Amino acid sequence: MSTNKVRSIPSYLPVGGYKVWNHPSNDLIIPKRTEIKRTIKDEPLTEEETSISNDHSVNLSNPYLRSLEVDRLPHLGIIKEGNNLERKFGGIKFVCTGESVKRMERAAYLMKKQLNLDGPVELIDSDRDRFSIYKIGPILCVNHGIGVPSLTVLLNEIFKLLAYAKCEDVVIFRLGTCGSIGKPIGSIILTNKAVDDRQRPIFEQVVLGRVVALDAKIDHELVQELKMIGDSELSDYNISVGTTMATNDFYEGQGRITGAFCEHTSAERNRHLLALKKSGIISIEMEANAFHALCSKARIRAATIDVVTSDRLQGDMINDDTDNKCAMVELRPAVLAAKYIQKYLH
Ligand code: R2B
Ligand code: URA
Repeated sequence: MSTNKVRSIPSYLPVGGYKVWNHPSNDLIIPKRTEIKRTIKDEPLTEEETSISNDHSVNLSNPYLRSLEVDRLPHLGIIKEGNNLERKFGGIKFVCTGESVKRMERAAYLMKKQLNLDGPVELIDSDRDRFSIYKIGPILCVNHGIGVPSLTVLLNEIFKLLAYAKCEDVVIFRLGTCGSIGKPIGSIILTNKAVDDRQRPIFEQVVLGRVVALDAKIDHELVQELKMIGDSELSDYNISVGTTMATNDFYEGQGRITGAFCEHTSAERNRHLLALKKSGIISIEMEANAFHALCSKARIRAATIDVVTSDRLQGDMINDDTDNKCAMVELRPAVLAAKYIQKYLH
């Protein structure tokens, strides 16, 4: 395959709706422009190609899906055949996601109680045990596991599910946990800027050997609305709005000195955390940048609502409190999301 020489052009090149990182080593792997065209569309998709979405629905920008009569969502253990998903999931308006199955199950029961919803919490029957979906009224609660790779697999399949079910005006919440820089355990963090571990407000991934970047766009209106609801109805939750940093690791990647490996000193850890604080970061977790980048690409309103399970200025552990404070506050993000949902349920 012949290659382009691309050294003189800027670092990020716009290609097919993405920005592509023009790393010198990409000289070896970036195919010629005509060849790129055959795999990634340079032009916005035509109306016909995007007929699966409108202004209110999920934006699936993949023309190859249009012709599929049967599609498998393998990690959800769900198959789309004809309009079966529309019948089952057509009324879904809210998706709540968070790391663990148990917390998402508890969130579903909390929604049922707090919103007075009829019918049982339904565990969507699946032969897979990757992700567990609980359905209650117009709400899905589903775990996303730990970290960006697990989250992006889940989001791809949830977006397809919502699109196939013709759901409109869906709002998705990450009801997560995080470490804070100076906020006590139990505080709520609403993300108004999501950065990666190099403090860039983007989500990068490698596609066809190229590094591509998506902006981690935030829905500021949604953040403000959640903050107002929280401050007026949950004043003991100590809600802060600020920058969340997502890392690719919980231990060394977040500067901990408690992992199996540690190549830095405790003093370096402390200096690093204070430097992060100085640049405006108030929380550290493992998904925010990808969550906001992919949800905005799918044109779904999204908010990160995290509860603090460790204040990193106090230590590295998350379960070292004697009165099990973390377990008691873990559902706070779900309580706040339910207050928001309440406003929009008819
Ligand atoms: C918060 O907690 C998890 C790590 O324990 C990770 O998924 C995150 O973002
Ligand atoms: N989740 C993280 O990723 N880090 C923390 O410190 C706590 C929860």
